[in-house]
Parts: sequence; C-alpha cells; structure tokens
Amino acid sequence: MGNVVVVGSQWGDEGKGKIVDWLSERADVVARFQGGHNAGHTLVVDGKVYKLSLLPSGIVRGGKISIIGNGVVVDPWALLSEMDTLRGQGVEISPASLELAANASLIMPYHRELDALREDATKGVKIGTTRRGIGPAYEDKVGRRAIRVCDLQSRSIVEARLEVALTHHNALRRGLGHDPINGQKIADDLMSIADKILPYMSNAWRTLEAAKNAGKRVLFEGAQGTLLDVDHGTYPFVTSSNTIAGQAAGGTGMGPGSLDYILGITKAYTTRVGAGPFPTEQENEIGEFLGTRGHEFGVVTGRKRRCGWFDAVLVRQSLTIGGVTGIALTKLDVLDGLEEIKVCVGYKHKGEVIDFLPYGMEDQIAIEPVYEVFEGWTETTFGARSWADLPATAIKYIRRIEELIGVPVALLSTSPEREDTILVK
Ligand code: 2SA
Ligand code: MG
Repeated sequence: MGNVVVVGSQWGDEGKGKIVDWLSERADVVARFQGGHNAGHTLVVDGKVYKLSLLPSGIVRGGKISIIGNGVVVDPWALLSEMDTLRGQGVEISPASLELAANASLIMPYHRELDALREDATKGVKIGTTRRGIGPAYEDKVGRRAIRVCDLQSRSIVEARLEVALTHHNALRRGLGHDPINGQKIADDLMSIADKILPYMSNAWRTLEAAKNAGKRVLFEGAQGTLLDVDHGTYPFVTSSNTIAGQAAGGTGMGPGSLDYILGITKAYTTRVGAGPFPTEQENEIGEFLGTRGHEFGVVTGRKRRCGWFDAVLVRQSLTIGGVTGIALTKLDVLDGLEEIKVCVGYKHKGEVIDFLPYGMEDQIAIEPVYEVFEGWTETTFGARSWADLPATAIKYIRRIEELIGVPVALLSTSPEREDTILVK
C-alpha cells in the first residue's frame, strides 16, 4: 500500500481510531497533518485502553516515529498533559519517538477563551465547537500573528510575537467587554514550559524525506471528516482546517506524489456532533436506535451525536473531492435487526432532483433526501470475519453503496476489535 492517508468521509467519528491503529502497526512513521486536540480516539492495544487526542496513534507502539505536523494547531499545555497521562500508562515518549514540527502554530489560552466566548454569545452563529480554541488559533495562523513552536527558543521573540497577537486580541476582548490579556504573564507561562517542549521540536519535512529515501512507510492520520473541511464542508458549520487528504502533504511537508493510497473511513449510517445541516437526520426512534446501538457519544466532549441514514450523495461528493482510493466501511452491525434500511440517493431541490450538496447554507437546509429502501437482515453481522459470514441482504447493501459512491469497499470493520476486519478484494 505504500504511504496511506486516512481521512473521514462524513462529519468525523467514522471509526478512524481502530483502522488507524490497525494500519499504524504496519507503518514506520505516523503523522498528524491538521486539527488539534479536537480530535480524539480510543485505542485498545493488548487489552490496554489509551485515549489520544493530539498525539498520533503510533505513539503507543514502540519503534515508530510520531510526527505532529505543521498543519496541526498545538496547545502545548494539552500536549504535555497528554504525554504525562500516557507515560503514567507506561508508554515511552522521547524525542526519538515524537517530533513536533518547528513551524506548527500554538493554541494559546486566549484562543480557548475566545472560542467559548463566541459559543456562549447570544448573537452570531453557534457552531457547537469543541471549545478547545481550534478556530481562533487557525485565525491567528492565517492572520500571521501566531506564536509557533520555533518561537519558544527565545523569550524576546515570544514577547515580540505576543505583542502582535495581543494588539489584535485585546481590541477584540475590549469589544466583547472583557479585560485585556497580560502579555508578561503569558510569556512567563510559555517560557516555563519551553524546556519541556523544545526537545521534541524538529524539521519534520526532513524526517519525512529520510523516511522516503529509506523506503519507510508513512501513515497520515486525519481527524474530523470531509464534511467538516473549512472549504468543502457544510460551511460555516465546519472545523477551521482542511480535513481532506490533500492536506496531508501541505500539513507535513511531504509532497503529494508520496501519498500512495487514500483510505476514506465511512460509517454505514451517518452521525454528526455540533450544529449544521444534516439532510438524512432521523429525529425519531430510528435516530435513537442508531445512537444507542452505535454508542454515539463524542470522545472529546461527551456530546450525544445526531444520527441518520447513510447519505450516498454526500459520501460520493466527499470521496471525489478527497481523491479517495478505497473506503473502510464501519459499524455495519449497528444496522442489524432493522426491518428496512434507507440510503439517500439524491435530493429534491427547487422542484428537481440533484445529485450533489449545494454550497449555500439555506439550500443545504431546504433540500429533501430521496431514499432507496433496502430490506434489512435479522442475523448479526457483529464480529464477522469473512464475507461468507454476512447475510445476503447485508452484502446487497454494501454492493449497492459501492455502486452509488463510485469507490470500492477495501475494508469492512465489524466490531471495535482489531481482528474483526474483513479485507475485501
Ligand atoms: P472545532 O472545535 O472548531 O473543531 O469545532 C467545529 C465543528 O467541528 C466539529 N468537530 C468534530 N466533529 C466530530 N468529530 C470530531 N473529532 C473527533 C474525531 C471526535 C471524537 O476526529 O473523530 O472522536 O471525539 C470533531 N472535532 C470537531 C464540532 O462538533 C463542530 O461542529
Ligand atoms: Mg473520533
């Protein structure tokens, strides 16, 4: 497979964790390329449960290099605390196993505060963010007033960068009726952890270049999903980074020609956390059934996820935009026992049927799904380990999905256990 990029095909929470874990065992380098500690997944390795949100999955396995790429926004305090937790669980973390890109932007306490202030404000659009400061940190990066990992090498540089950032933030805070930030205090706090962060600082592109020259395998670990992409998602109800596979190149410093296989993790139905359009949402007993059976609660914020039918129109659009080679279909077993299963195959929009999601928010809310109805299956697919273990109606469902999305199912995941994964040829 060479270098693999794993991305979500829907709104995140497609079950990337298990697949990434499965693939990371076979990789030499594991790299994150976007997002921050708004990601989150649970890994079960040798019966031990690890919760990761900023660190790449490779970290829990020995002998691999984990890279936090430049496309990631890094809360240095969250990073240190996650490292502490993992060390407490016996995971070894050293500069030989973890690299932090020198050109990655930092999430500061004022980003987190601003994120929450906006979410709590009575005016404006409520996105339902994870309140981790992700959006405000990316704003500062693009606005050229971020503090980056490399800046931590010098107090005077940190102070100079803070002056630029706080000129902006304090004006904003005054407008919202809040006290200005004390730059000296922030500089003190940053410099007091600099010694713990700097040993991990690296020129990540060089590590990736060396990996390439040595024929080593890199796994790029995406967070969130294509429909949360800041350009291609359901804007403004999106996260603030590009979540598509192309970002794996820009967000790490490895060229796009080195991205050999794009794996789109795709849930057999649809979920979403946070606000925003969701055409196939089922606010009824079907949605309740999917949520309960699928344990649909966020790892990061514990929020209940909204649930609905599989939307083949959205997934086809996501896979096309992301250049996905094959998908891993997850959580099929959640559909076990349903009498009938629906799949969205088009949208009614202004008197016609369209086969894409329009970009305008009003249009996204106004469209109505057109469904194809499938006969369900009474047998359990949970834990199935071969194609032959699946009921004929389940196979029919999978084959039709492949046809509708135009991308083959490469992997079928039938339980959270790593062994319960069917490789489809
Ligand atoms: P933010 O905090 O600015 O990124 O929030 C903006 C929107 O993006 C949504 N969001 C997510 N939705 C699903 N999964 C997310 N992360 C993990 C993942 C989830 C997990 O990658 O699988 O396992 O807990 C994620 N991160 C952000 C958020 O709800 C807002 O709608
Ligand atoms: Mg998740």
